[in-house]
Amino acid sequence: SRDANWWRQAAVYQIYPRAFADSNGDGMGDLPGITSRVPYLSDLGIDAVWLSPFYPSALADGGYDVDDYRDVDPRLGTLEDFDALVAALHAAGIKLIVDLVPNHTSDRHAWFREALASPKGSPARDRYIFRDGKGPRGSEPPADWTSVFGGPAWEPVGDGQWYMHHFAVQQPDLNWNNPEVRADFLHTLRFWSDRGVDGFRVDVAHGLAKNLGAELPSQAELDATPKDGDHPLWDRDDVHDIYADWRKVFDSYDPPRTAVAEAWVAAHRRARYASAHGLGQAFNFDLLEADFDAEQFREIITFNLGLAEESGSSTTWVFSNHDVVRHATRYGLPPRGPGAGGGDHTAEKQGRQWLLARGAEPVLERELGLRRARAATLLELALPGSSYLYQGEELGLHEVPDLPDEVRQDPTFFRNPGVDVGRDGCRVPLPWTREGVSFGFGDAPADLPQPAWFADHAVEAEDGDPASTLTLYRRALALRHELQTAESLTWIESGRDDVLAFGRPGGWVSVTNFGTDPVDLPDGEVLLTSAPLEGGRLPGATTAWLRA
Ligand code: TEU
Repeated sequence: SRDANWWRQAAVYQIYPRAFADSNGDGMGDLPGITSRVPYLSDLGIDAVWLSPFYPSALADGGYDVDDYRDVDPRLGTLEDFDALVAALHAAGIKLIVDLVPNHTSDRHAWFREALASPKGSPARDRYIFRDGKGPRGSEPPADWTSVFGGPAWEPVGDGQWYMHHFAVQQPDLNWNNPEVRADFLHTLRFWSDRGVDGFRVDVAHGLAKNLGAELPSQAELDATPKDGDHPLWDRDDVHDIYADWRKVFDSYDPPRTAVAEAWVAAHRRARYASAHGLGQAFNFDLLEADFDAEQFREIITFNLGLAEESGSSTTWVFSNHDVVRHATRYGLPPRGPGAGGGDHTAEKQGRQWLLARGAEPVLERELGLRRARAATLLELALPGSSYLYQGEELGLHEVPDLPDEVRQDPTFFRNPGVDVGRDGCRVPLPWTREGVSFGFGDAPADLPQPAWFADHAVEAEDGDPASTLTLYRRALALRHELQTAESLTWIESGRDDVLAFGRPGGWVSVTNFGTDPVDLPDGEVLLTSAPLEGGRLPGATTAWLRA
């Protein structure tokens, strides 16, 4: 079949549609806005776009609360606008991956409205997870579970019954033991595949399957249950039966539709999500949780290339997305000190702590952070596997830490007052021009206000500047197309703990200096560097590509 392996080493660019480009001046990005920027995407040199949810939604969770899986939010356009976007991307040789949210619907979905209007025990309620409350007239929750976003995971509906939600109150979890739920998602997969979509990003892929008897466990019992495939709520082995059914749909198209799992599971549980009998690829968030540190990078790269081999898939690399503090910012924070390395003490969590202080403490080393981010990206783009890039990182954007509370939208802020300021700081609309009411995003102010410093990062400001981050991304992506061959990597002994060097088949070499002192480069023609060389030597926080 045609081009069936396009995804294995693709550079995929994530678009958060409401924050990309606003074509009709309502302050919200939309599909025609994206279509108008296809030339930009084409110049950037990406292989595919991953489009975050654009479906009808009350935006209780940035669109991850879906009212209707087979339509477009009227504020973002129409199905015709969607078809026009697909056509424009395909004409430019760019694939399109859409976001699928199967763990939960929104509370405005027709199914949930029907469930609320139907009695206890009805087929409509069986599409979700309803239980009787405890205590007199069911006034107490059926269990003491907490949701991922904070606060209780059970919500009463007024007749003694409660429904379960892992995320926001407006996101009731679906019952995946219900055959109608299963059939409807197969319908949705075909609906978008028939419209020319090339693949799917599967939200919370380790959710969906649940095993809940009449007696619900307590939160303490849940916490004590190992996540080894038989946990009642997360990463159950039987979730892969669902994906085996989806695979049949994917493989009925030519080329087969692809999927990438968003599954926040332990590394050793990841390979099954990447199985060719299931979704086929899975996000690896290890670099996103690591420091700018040679030893951590080397371990993570070696481990994940091994996992990829085990699953027969290719691995994925991610530094930033719409859920996390941008990596230029993470790398500008001071070293984490003792306890660093994982669990609840990841670099990403440190970034969230910094956000809580509204970016006041500790003082962000902006330039160092960006310099390291550029070095990390150049390293990333030389690795075998797919790279998932988040809109704005190609402009060297930092997180926006100081949004006023009144404009914040993310439910994790509202559910966790004083504990989390949410994820809005990486969702501020992109700057396209140096001036204008929203820096060229549209003709109206953006709904999340852009800071003055966005002017220096506008596409217009960076376009044509040989030193800009945009130029670096464009050159790197173009070279990657020329150089990318087999999915293998050979470490090159650098003689230093703070320098990582590796070669790819065909003589492509990448060297990163994670330290501070300049180091000698191996022999070869220098193709690209993330910062200027100093007297022919590679300075600290810099990556160079060479042809050996
Ligand atoms: O995220 C899943 C998830 O569990 C986390 O990334 C979560 O958003 C984060 O820990 C909260 O601080 C996916 C989407 O990427 C996210 O945007 C949605 O909010 C979430 O699912 C629910 O659909």
